[in-house]
Amino acid sequence: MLNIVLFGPPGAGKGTQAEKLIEKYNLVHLSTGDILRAELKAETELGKEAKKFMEKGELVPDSVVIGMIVAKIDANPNAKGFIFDGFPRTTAQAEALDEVLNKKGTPISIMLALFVDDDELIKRLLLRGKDSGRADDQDQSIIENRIKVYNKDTAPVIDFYDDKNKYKAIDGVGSIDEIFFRLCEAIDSV
Ligand code: B4P
Repeated sequence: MLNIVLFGPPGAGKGTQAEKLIEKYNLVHLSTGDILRAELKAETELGKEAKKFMEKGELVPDSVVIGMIVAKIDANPNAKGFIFDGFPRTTAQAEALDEVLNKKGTPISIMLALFVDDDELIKRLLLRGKDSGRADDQDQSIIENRIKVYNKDTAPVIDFYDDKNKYKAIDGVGSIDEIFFRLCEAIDSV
């Protein structure tokens, strides 16, 4: 089983690359951002709770996100593997994911971290904000807060996987195909 954590700051290209990787490796794509946006749209209780955090560029509480992802893993018992996109975003989330996957005997194979400088991230997200309808992409101060939250709460997750020799840094600047090639090279060497 191939279980990949696709990691990086907002706008690093996680969602974009995950779409290509699931096709090539026949994996199930679990994006916490996508799942939360679907809950928001359906106006569920979970969605209403998450909205308060997402619209400010803050992280949704671990208890909400962890329960959500565990339910999605359990809902796909025949998966050949998963791409975790935007999850884990805190060390507590990484620990919870490890526990669940270890119980199933299918641990994370590799954590691929995309690196992109802040100016490029802001440029990409503002561009997406023009036609995506995502409120969190339309306001530069919200984008900057997301990057700040990434550096403070999410970047430490790298150490969690580095300690397990599962961390691989990937240059996230270049064409979408160039970056895809770099990711595939790293996966194929696992
Ligand atoms: P996400 O949906 O994960 O938001 P994101 O990080 O901005 O998306 P992504 O990283 O996939 O975008 P991509 O780079 O592909 O989360 C949104 C919010 O949900 C969070 O702020 C948080 O509140 C909440 N949340 C989600 N998960 C959570 C968790 N685990 N815990 C707590 N809260 C959580 O794309 C960006 C743009 O760049 C696109 O327009 C794309 O076309 C462009 N792009 C991609 N690759 C490019 C390239 N090579 N060159 C130029 N442009 C490129």
